[in-house]
Amino acid sequence: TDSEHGTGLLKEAAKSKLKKPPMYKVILNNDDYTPMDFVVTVLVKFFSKTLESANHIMFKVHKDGKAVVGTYTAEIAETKVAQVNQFSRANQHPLLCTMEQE
Ligand code: TYC
Repeated sequence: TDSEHGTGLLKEAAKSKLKKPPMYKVILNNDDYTPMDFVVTVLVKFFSKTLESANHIMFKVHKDGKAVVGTYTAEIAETKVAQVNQFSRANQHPLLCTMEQE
């Protein structure tokens, strides 16, 4: 609350515990080669999307060039990015997953 940490009544160490962690957007990038059904599979498998939501997001990436597929703390975002890129390469697709701080 403002009385606790907004106006400097607590030490910095106490404030840091209450502060929200930095959040990261995980982004799927378009390319000309990855099959649409593979992208949908990635969204279901790694981001817990429904088939309908996954299709919607896939088409948004296809049209706009990229889309945010989820927002996570650093460690979770890094893990998602690594898992998706590893899975894509293992299946010989160029699909690229990236992250950026909000
Ligand atoms: N553009 C791809 C195609 O036409 C489909 C695609 C969608 C690829 C989203 C990547 O992140 C992506 N087959």
